[in-house]
Amino acid sequence: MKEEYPKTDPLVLKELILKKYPSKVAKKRDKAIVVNDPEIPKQIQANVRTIPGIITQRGCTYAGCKGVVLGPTRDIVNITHGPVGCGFYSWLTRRNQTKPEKPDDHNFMTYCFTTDMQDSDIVFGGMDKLRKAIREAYELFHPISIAIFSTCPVGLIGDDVHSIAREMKEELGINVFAFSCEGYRGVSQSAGHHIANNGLLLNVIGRNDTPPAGKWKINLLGEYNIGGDAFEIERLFNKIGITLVATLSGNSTIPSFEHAHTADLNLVMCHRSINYAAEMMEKKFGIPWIKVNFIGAESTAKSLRKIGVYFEDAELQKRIEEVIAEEMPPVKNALKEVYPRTKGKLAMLFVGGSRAHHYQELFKELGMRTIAAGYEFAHRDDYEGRFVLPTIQIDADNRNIEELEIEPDPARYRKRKDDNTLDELNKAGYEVRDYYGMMKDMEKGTLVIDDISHWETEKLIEYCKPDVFCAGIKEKYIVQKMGVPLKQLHSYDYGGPYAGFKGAINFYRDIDSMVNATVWKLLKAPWDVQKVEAHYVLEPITI
Ligand code: CFM
Repeated sequence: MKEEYPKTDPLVLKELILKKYPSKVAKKRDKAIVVNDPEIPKQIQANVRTIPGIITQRGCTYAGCKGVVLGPTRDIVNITHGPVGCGFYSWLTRRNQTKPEKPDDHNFMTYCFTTDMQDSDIVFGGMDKLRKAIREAYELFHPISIAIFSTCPVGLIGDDVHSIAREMKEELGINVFAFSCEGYRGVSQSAGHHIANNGLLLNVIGRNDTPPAGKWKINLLGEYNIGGDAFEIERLFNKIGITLVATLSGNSTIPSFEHAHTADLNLVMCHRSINYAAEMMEKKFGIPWIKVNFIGAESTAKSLRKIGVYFEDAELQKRIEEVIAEEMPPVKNALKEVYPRTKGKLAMLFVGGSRAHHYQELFKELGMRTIAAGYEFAHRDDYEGRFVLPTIQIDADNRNIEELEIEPDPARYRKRKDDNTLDELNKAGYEVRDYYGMMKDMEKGTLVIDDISHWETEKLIEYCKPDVFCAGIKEKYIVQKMGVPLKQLHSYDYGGPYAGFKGAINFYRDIDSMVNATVWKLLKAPWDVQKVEAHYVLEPITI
């Protein structure tokens, strides 16, 4: 069936955005705003410093390390060495969920641990305060592990967090390790992911060689249990009979990381935040990785099938098909109900480093079109595909982040599958050790924007009037004041889970109610009088 949709002129819009900037800024932003062509993804500028003065969506390196990667692990005490604000604003509260197995199991995720550095600590050094904080945390909670996270002043004054970690490890007899993840260390939270991945490989993964029972053993990398997503994915694995050795790091524990190297396959969900661990685990232990996406019912089914093919096991494949056949009918029913109301609506997604891509699948299922999307801090490979990796230029900011030299671990390395089989699977579209990126999945003529600024966001909305805009809490109220509902995709507002089959149903319903609520059109912000009318000037396209 051919349907016609309105379409903006992306080039006119781009010009409109750039002409407001001083010429130097316009030149730089020009490279980060690309009109998409899925056949030949164009080069996009990514993972470079935000221009000072521009209002960015980005967070800091500390946030990527402490908040994102290590934060969702419930039985580790994560201490923020720094001013209290850094700890307070990275307090996870309700965003990441976790489920201790027994009522008295450790769960420190609801706590916020910080050294609360004061002026005198900045002047005289904060190492003694850090030592005391670690001892105090140990006495109060007796955790099996403590991690220290450096904030900006720690790097500026030179507190040696790693020596303190070694000293405390010795003194307390538990695993204590530290991260040099000062906020300024990279251009965004992306640097913090890399630092966290390195730390996990060096200090945690591989410490326990006892494998869990099970025939098909996997790790799920890059799933952080936002709004309970991991629970839905775990439900599916359990139902099929797949053993989840460890998740990095949604609903996780330190002991699960310690034997993660006993799994036979790594599934990579968020490529941006965890590809380093996937690659290092393959080099060190011989575990290959494949890209998956459990956002969207169709992509969930596809990802499960990828696991079945990888294990080359008819019993597993049969089980996967049975589960898909059981799970799909309620999804289709829910979709049938909302589709007539969501079909043809327009979405924009500007989120993090993988969700702006993953969630397009759910919108596709709803018959909605993504007319503009971008990441806050992803790299070119997340946009254009990993084949561009050899051409990415290393700059001073990248060089600042340690690249670990990984060798096969002589006692633990076991090659799970030969390279030919893996190459064949990759060629057949299984994304083995590969990620094709977001641009290939987006329509021709859509806009792809890296590290979108506040100004650019406003222009996009004025010009295209999307039916829903997906971003985070910082953008939410500004967008809504412009009369467009904003769906948070970092925390899901009060909704979710959105992963897997049940999650898809939740998403369909939430989006249906958002894009069809008339209340947004009644909003009149003070600046509304000066508003440019939305106009669709390009040829309608047929799909
Ligand atoms: Fe990966 Fe994430 Fe994301 Fe991310 Fe994030 Fe996040 Fe995100 Mo917020 S690891 S890149 S650094 S999927 S915290 S759980 S939602 S920006 S798109």
